[in-house]
This record gives sequence, C-alpha cells and structure tokens, in this order.
Amino acid sequence: MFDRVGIVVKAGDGGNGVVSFRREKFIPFGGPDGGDGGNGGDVVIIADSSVTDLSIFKQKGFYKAGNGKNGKSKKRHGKKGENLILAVPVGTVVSYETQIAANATVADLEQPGQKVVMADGGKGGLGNTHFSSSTNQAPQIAQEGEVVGVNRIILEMRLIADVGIIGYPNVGKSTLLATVSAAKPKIANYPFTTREPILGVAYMGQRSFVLAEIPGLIDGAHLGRGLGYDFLRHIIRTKIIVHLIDGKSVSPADDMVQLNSELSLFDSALAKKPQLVVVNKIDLPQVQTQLDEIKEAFNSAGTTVLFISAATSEGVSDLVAEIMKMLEQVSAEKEAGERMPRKVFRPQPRRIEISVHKEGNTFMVVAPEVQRIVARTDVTSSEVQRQLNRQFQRLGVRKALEKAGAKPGDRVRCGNLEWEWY
Ligand SMILES: Nc1nc2c(ncn2[C@@H]2O[C@H](COP(=O)(O)OP(=O)(O)OP(=O)(O)O)[C@@H](O)[C@H]2O)c(=O)[nH]1
Ligand SMILES: [Mg+2]
Repeated sequence: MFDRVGIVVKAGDGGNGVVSFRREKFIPFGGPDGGDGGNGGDVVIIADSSVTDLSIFKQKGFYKAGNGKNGKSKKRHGKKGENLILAVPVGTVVSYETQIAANATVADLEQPGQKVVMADGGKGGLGNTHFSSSTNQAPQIAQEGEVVGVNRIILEMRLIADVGIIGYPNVGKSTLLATVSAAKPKIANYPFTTREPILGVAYMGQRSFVLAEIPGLIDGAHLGRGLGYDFLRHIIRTKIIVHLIDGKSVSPADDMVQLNSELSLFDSALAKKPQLVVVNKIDLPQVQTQLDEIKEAFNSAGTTVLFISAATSEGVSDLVAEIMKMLEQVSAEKEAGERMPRKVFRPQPRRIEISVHKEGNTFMVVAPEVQRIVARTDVTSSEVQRQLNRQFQRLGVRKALEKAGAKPGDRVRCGNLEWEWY
C-alpha cells in the first residue's frame, strides 16, 4: 500500500573565503579585501500535486545540491550553491534513516507546496576582511568553506483519501468499497479480512472521489489493539468519514457511539470530522424487520442514518450522492476559511561544538568552525599565530584548551595547523 524509497542526498559544500589585499595605485599597503565563500545549496523536499508516485526515486538514489563558490578579491562574495529541490507526491512522509527506529518523521507533507529542508548547505568560509582588527590590519588568515556529509532519507507515501470507511470488523466495508469502485478487496465472513487500507475511486458523472477502507478498528485500537493504531492516523487525513454499521448487530446505535468514543480517545480532531452514519445489510430479513427500531435508536442519539445493502446495492447510489454533497460542503467551507500559511519544517540546526583531547603531548582541538580557518602563510609566523589566537579567543577554543590543562609551551593541533600554545 505504501510506496517507500530510500535516497541519499548531499547539500552543497561552502565556498572558501580568501586572503586578499587591496592593490591600488599609489597605496602600497591596501587593507584586506578577501571576499567570503558562498553557502552551499540546501536539499529541499517539496510536495507537488503533479507528482503521483515515488518511482522516479527508485531509478536514481543520489542527489546533490550545488557547492558555494569561493570568494574573490575586492570583497566579492562567492555565489550561493544552487538548492536541490526534490518534488514528491502530496502525502509523502519524510524522515532520516537514522531516526526510523525511533519512528520519528521530520515532515508530513500534506499540502501542495509544503516543503522541508532536509540538509543545510555548508557555510561559506569567511574572507580575511573578517579577521582584521585595529591592531592587525593585514590578516593572513581566512576560513575554508564547510564541507557537509550525506544524509540518508526515507520517503514514504501515505494514502490520502477523501473518504474513510470505518466500522467494526466484518460490517461490510470491503463490500461497500467494491460496490462503489473498481477496487477488489477480499471479502469474507470473518473479522480482519482486510489488513491494510485499500483505496478505490468512486465516480458520479464527471466527478469522483477517493475512498479508503480503514480496517481493523476495534475497542482499544487507540491503545494499539487490533490493527487499528497505525491506520487511525490515516483517518485524520480524510475529509469525511463514512461510519458503517452492521444492521445485524444487537445494538447498531451503541456500536456507533462506542466506536466514536474510540476515535476521540485517539484524537479529539477525529470526533469533529464530518461523519455519515450508514447502516448496512438491510437486505437481510432480520434487519428489515428492525429498521424502524434502529432508526428510532439513532434518532434518539441525535444521529440521522442512511440505510444500505452493500451486497445488493440498495441505497448505495443515494449514499454516493450524499458523500458528494458533503465533500463539496467541506471544500467550500475550507475555501471560505482563512488561508493557512504554508508550513515549512526545519530539522534541528547543527550545533557548533568544540572539544579538546590529548594525544601524546599534543592537545587536539576538534572545532569545525576553527578547523576551517587556514593560514595563507607559514603558521609558525608569530603574526599568524597571534591572529589565530584571537580567533580562538572569539570562538571559545582558548577556554576549552585551558580547561583541558594546556600550558604555555604545549603543542596544540587543530586541523592541519600545529603550533606552540602561549
Ligand atoms: N447480507 C449481506 N451481507 C453483507 C453485506 N455487506 C457485507 N456482507 C457480508 O459481511 C461479511 C463481511 O464483509 P466484508 O466486506 O469483508 O466486511 P469488512 O468490514 O470489510 O470486514 P473486515 O475487513 O474483516 O473488517 C461478508 O461475508 C460479506 O459478504 C450486505 O449488505 N448484506
Ligand atoms: Mg474488509
């Protein structure tokens, strides 16, 4: 039922910042003018109603956004890398593979145009203009662009139906679905015949709607009993509910009340969803003789009911017309209502972490922001060291080193740079 595919995506790397100085006629020592690198492009996943399935992602498994361009002299910043935009069907649930076990989805793209940024582009490196100060007019350092890793992403398409057919097991949901659509669900006289949602399309003239049989609802489904728990979520996405009741039941009206309370226990929003209550199996003589009584019981519960026989189609075309009417009403109300702003989901931003550990006599600094700082000239030059130290102060590396016990004279290493601490 659910289309599911794994892909690997990579955001763009950041472009490098550069070390450069103004060169002007008659000005022998111009100030720093190294531009910043551009940020890498993001990986964005967007719901698009013109995309109907995930098959395109089965052919190609790796997608990459554009890298940021390097900065240039004269404070020219590098261009941002191009975003990678992947269009998926409306109703796609997006998660990181690493979080699947925790059942954590990042985004549920239910509306056309909804999007989620699944991977942020690497940050562009800072040009040497950022490293100048009143005491240092000629910074020899700049920052390389951030290199980002790949992300494994799972795309999962969940059904989106206009109408959810719910009801206790064996009430005739599959039979109804088969009667109004071309779907061919298995029908049998025992509960839990249907084990996952089944879709069908019903037509009325030029118009049509999608129905889904939501199987396995029983008392306690909201606690995970039966098959219900997973599928209850799908009802939330439908516009209206057709609540099917077995006319043979001892008390059809009680069945309705009980299953509805099950729904609201799962999610109070479900209880508010427009619902058509339909009593099935009226072709059976035992049901026929009780019709008035059943109607009366529903009336006193404040509910009007439709009567059908899914098996003989009696009352079914009236039901389809009623569904159509209700759907039009729901979408008219929705349009009249405020336009909701499109939700944009964002995964947690990466945190800048700094850690220091000792290898032999050398203090190893792990700090992504700092590691990207590179010296154009010899790192042993005291001027460069002074400049680096300033940055370490700014980024909190100094504190981390002192905490780790670094003393003047100790060796310190960060990325490709190694020097003596002071
Ligand atoms: N007489 C009569 N029998 C019906 C009618 N609708 C369904 N049935 C019978 O009821 C039994 C259950 O029908 P299904 O359509 O499989 O019911 P379901 O609600 O989909 O059941 P599960 O998928 O197991 O939850 C079958 O034996 C059907 O033939 C009806 O209108 N009249
Ligand atoms: Mg069924």
